Amino acid sequence: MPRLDKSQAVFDAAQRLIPGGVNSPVRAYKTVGGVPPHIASAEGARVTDLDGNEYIDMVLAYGPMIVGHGHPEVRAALHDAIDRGTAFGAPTAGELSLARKIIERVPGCEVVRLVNSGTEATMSAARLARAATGRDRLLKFEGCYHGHGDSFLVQAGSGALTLGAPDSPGVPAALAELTSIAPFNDLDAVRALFADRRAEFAAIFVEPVAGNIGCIPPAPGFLEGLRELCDAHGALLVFDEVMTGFRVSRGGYSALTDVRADLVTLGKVIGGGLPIGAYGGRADLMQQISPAGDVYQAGTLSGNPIAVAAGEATLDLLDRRGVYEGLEEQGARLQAGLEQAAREAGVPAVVQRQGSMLCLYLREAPAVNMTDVTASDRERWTRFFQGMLERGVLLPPSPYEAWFLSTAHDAGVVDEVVAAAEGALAGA
Ligand code: KE4
Repeated sequence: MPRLDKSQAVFDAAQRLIPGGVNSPVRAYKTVGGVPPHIASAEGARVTDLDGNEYIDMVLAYGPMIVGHGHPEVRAALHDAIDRGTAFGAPTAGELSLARKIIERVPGCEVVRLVNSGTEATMSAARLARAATGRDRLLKFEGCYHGHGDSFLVQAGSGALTLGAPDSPGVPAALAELTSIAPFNDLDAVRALFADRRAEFAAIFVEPVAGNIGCIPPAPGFLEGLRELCDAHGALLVFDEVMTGFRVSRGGYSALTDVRADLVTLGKVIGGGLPIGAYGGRADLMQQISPAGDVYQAGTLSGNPIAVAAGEATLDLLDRRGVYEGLEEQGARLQAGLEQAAREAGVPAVVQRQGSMLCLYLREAPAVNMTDVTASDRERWTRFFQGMLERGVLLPPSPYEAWFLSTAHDAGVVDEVVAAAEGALAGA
């Protein structure tokens, strides 16, 4: 295992000053054990920790770093913006420019509001859906994660699931009761919930690709069925594309399906590594948001010019010819390599992928919902994780998190990841 003395020292000291020594739970390595490498610097597809260990980074800040760490054009945009000031509490031209770029790319997004995180985006979209419909009930799917807003910490995925708290203490029972749950990809379960409470639902929130229980694409007809149910019963359909937005295609999953959501939430990539979120959709809905309408939502640093500069530079880079084709090519290369490595190691594994986000499940059959994912062999997965770490590949420290590729993950980098997996799977 890499020497982590300096990471250990900082982690130990941080325990007393920061809950669990981290500012987001999944980073604490609680379920995989050991000391989380504390990152000192990053470049392209690689990060370096405080002790000088270098890793190929498959976390990419859980999605934002799609053009790799420290891209020169993102850096230049940041330096230019910083030299002109960092926050004004006043509107800027850059916010209009980024809004235009988002609206131009995401089908069905006519108006958009920038916020500071994906959590703020989904919280605001929920408030808007409740206001617009006059209803209180939300429907989400087991294992989908929509940030840590109270209404969404019910059977949540990502870190909440990883740490065994999919239903967090502190969420008022009366509020949690207003969130109905169904298994992902289970239209019958959704129909049954609507049959019982048809007039109560304000919205269905869905990750079009469930990226917080690994990487589970929608079953054929699933999203179409949700659209039909929402239309039949007066509920709104919200695509949570915080992770898939601008990741799985230039227009997110919304551009890969004919299903149009009423609202879409975004984040990660549009900030290029800086804090950001956004929600948008039908103009008749979004124009109900203050000050155009009465639904209040605000933020001191919303539309921050530094985050906007990094986001615009990132979206511009993603517009270069062949970028998404390259991400798809390397994603397919990695998937094929991992599947071959598992076969050669005699380890039951299935790799599920959507573009440049993917997940390796240590199970025989494809995973279609959270039950499938939580049935996987977690101890074996932990040994695999540690094996990859030893071989210089940094995976997300949870079997429920998606892996990500960037434009800096070329064929040589992908082949290094596959070579590491050959050894890590054999030893898992
Ligand atoms: P943030 O508040 O973390 O910016 O976004 C919340 C969120 C909303 N919707 C989806 C689909 C998301 O994936 C997320 C956040 N993703 C996790 C990773 N699975 C963030 C990582 C973390 O919690 O540290």
